[in-house]
Amino acid sequence: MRFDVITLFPEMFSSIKDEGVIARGIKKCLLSINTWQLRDFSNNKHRNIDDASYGGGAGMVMQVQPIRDCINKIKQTSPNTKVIYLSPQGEKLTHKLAKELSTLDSITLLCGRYEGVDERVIAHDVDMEVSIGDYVISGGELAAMVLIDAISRQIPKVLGNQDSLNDSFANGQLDYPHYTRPEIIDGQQVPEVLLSGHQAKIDAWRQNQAINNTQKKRKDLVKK
Ligand code: 4HQ
Repeated sequence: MRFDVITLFPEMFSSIKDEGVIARGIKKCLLSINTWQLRDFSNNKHRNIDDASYGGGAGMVMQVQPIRDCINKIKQTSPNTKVIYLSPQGEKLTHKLAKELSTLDSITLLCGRYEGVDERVIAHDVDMEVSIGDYVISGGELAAMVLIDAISRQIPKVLGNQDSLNDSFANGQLDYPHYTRPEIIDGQQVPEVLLSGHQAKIDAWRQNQAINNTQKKRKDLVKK
């Protein structure tokens, strides 16, 4: 998967590029993340990419020209890239959506700041809007990183020996509880069955816990 990210803050992406699952995916050549500084596509000496909002009001709007030029530049080397704008107006990110997007070869993520982008970008240049949830954050960068992470862990071989098949939501339910050494701490015992060595019993217990967890914590996930 190739990710291209259009942003005013490319340095923010070093956090996911340099450490963890995504860094390993990059090292294994399963992923690449190219960041594009939108100011490099400004057509004025001040490197401005925004202007006041038609109709008035506080807050600036990101202009069409730099964004369009940047997308066209990316399409020179990735003509079929899917252009996604991160926005509260988008389709809500779920496990299902992340999995669908993980089958693509190339995704371009447009990160908005201020009041967002000129609507004509959304109409003409963007293929899809995605939201990471019903709340407002200060820029699209954190949302883009959430999306990159959720997609990347669904790409075969990005996760090493651990896999994403048992992740919460992968089976439409929450995860089961996890325990590690010591067996007892401050009087709190690890459930007996996990020490039994009886794998079929352990699997059944975990499956049961996952169902109960989902019923108790996320009734909305339980199918009627
Ligand atoms: N924003 N899911 C406004 C979000 C957001 C979200 C990103 C705030 C874009 C301009 N993005 N900017 N929620 O709140 O993706």
